[in-house]
Amino acid sequence: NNLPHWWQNGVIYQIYPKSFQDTTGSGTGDLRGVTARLDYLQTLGIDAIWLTPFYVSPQVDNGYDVADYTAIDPAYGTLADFDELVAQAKARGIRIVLDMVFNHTSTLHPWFIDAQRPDSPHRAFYIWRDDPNNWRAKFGGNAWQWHADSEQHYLHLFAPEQADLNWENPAVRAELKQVCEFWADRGVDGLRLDVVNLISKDQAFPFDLEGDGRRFYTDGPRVHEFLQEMSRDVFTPRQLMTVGEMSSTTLEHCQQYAALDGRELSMTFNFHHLKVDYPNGEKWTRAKPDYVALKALFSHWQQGMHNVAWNALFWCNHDQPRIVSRFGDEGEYRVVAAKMLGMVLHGMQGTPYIYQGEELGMTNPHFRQITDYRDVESHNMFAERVAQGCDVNELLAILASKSRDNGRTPMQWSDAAHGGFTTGTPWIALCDNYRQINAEAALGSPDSVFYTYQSLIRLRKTLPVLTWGDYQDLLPQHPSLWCYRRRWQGQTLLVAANLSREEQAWTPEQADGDWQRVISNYPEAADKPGAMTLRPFEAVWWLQD
Ligand code: TEU
Repeated sequence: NNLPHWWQNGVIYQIYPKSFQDTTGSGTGDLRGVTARLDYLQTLGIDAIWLTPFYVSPQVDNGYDVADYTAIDPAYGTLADFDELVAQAKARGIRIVLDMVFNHTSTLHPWFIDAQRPDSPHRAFYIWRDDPNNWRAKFGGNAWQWHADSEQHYLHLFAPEQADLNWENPAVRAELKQVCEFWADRGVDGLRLDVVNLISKDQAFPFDLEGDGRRFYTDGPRVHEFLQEMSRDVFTPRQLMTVGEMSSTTLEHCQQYAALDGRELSMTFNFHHLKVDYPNGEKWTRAKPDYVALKALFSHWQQGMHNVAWNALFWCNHDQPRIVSRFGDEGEYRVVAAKMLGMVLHGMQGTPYIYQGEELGMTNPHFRQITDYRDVESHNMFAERVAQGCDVNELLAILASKSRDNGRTPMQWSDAAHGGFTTGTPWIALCDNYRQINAEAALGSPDSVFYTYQSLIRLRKTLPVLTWGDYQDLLPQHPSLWCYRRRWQGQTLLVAANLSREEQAWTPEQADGDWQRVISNYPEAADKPGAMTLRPFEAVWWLQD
């Protein structure tokens, strides 16, 4: 068998710098804060960090509105700080992955400022139309913004301050390749490509009689061609690991995007498993997750990508509520539930991503007022629905479970003021459980969620079945037990997990032979997978060689 690429048996840690560690008292995290916490990350054992955008930005969408791709926003530090972070990370064997927001720029990007003149060479960097269609923007409203001075509309699939780039224009692609070169020259090892399956729009820009327009730009007509060009010209020659963030994609497209031959990207994030609590596709509701659907989705993606392409595995990121609040328990079972969720995900094939604080079992903050929120998406949804007459308390309850800000509260380092995140006023409030749930407490407790994640990261390097094995769900119809088997060259891994707070009985078939227990989330657990009763949120891994 070929040696794995570093990312095939590695684990990547996502850092949202704004909420990670402030070193200046500004209330906003910064790059020096990341450097200051590298020892912690080395103890956890991760292979790389993915930093979400820290480039010059008006921060309408927390940096996903980039005004300069190759300069650091002064709020986060300087290029010298970045170089120091890279050097310090490398010294600890940690690689750096940067976030490239190439579907759109800020409307304060010099390209867009210049593009406002109809005869500017940058006009064709963006998408202008005399007559808008009915496509909807993801953050609410129509996706076309009227520009009075030049008397045309420009396309923005996200906020009006995020203008979509025109990938049909080769000059745009040439510029974006140079951005990748710039960061590769500074020692970057990989790129996370924001909503990269939205870059190619149907050039007829049809009116959508059935929907919001997404079918005319999601996995669009030239997307594979564009990614192959990027791969050929920069990702492959610069040996950059690439992970595409795919907004409502399909298995068939991801089999191409993330094909093992590396013709396009190294791997893809998809979000289907994080929509099992969106009844009829509607995010802004309060609903219990459907675990049968969840498991079916993982079977579909695990089996469909096996030996064909490569998955990214994740529960959390800066756009998602905290997983322990969502699929686990915030009360007496918080620690076991957080470990169980980690064990279920890290038992699968793909590259696991850990989002800052997940390794502590951090929870949603339960904000009560609209003024607690910072996210443009949350504010737009709230204003739109209040105007429609929706009940304010119900909207606040929905935000408390679904807002992206649930994942954006500051990292809880200690029980000091503001969790040790800042000495100033944090840009967004911390979750007030930081006095109990924090990194210092976790490091001091051998039974903490942190050490389970540490073990899971280590196991990925020692058990080839994790990297290469197939995947079979053993109980697809069970509403709360998740039991699956991985197999590779005579090695078998059995993962059993209880997603409920009730005991659940299970008798595995074909459990004969010599098994060893690899990891569990209760202090005592069965040595072998015989007839068993799984306790609330219990999870166990057994291995047979
Ligand atoms: O997110 C893209 C995306 O589709 C989401 O997960 C988005 O947050 C969701 O549709 C809202 O309900 C990426 C970034 O991760 C996100 O932070 C940015 O806001 C977005 O792209 C635009 O750049």
